[in-house]
Amino acid sequence: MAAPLTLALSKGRILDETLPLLVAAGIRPVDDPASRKLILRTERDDVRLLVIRASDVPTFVEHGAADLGVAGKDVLLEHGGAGLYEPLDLGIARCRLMVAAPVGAAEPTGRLRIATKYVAATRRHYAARGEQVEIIKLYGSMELAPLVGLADRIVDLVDTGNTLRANGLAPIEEVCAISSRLVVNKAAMKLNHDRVKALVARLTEAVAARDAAA
Ligand code: PRT
Ligand code: MG
Repeated sequence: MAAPLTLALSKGRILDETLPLLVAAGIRPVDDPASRKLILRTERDDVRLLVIRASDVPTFVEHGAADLGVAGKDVLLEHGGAGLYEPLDLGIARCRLMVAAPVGAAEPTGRLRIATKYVAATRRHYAARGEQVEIIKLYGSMELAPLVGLADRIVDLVDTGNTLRANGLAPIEEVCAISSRLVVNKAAMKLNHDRVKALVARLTEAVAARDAAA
């Protein structure tokens, strides 16, 4: 038998929200998705799932360690998308990438300092407006940066806004809307054309059926 088609996704909201679409597309895990297993077999011998860190999904797919993957647009923007097709917006794990600042803060003078994990998206956002900013790369807890004088503003994902509010911050503007996308390794699209195309088609139908029922 040919090597199984491998789809990479991350634990948490992406796995939770992708599973119903996979099941609708005829791909049901036989291994418990809540287990610590990193490779989940499915009811189809020819399809398996990898459960990895969200930010590692584009890397696995780019290098062909997975044929397909599910990743947030935020992660794809930072990765750059080399070697990947992005054939389908799954419309899951939605949120917004936003600029936020301390409530009631005075307008900063001089060059804005922005703390973020999303360096590429932030650079593009300000470059598009011709604004020179200093970007300070952080790996988490961005909300802290303006509170301790590390930065004037942050760029982070916002869903309910509770995290910002809890830290005395408020959104100022949207950088972009975020949802998770199906990505496909470019070589796999050529080599496994029929199997990959069939899977993309079934997932596209599952998304359309879900949206029609909403
Ligand atoms: O945690 P890990 O390092 O493994 O990776 P990850 O944080 O990228 O994974 P995960 O599972 O937390 O997020 C996966 C994807 O979900 C992200 O890449 C986004 O595309 C998407 N997503 C949707 C979100 C959110 N909503 C979200 N609210 N990712 C993160 N958040 C965080 C946000 O960073 C902030 O800390 O939730 C907080 C804000 O939420 P509210 O509701 O308080 O506004
Ligand atoms: Mg997380």
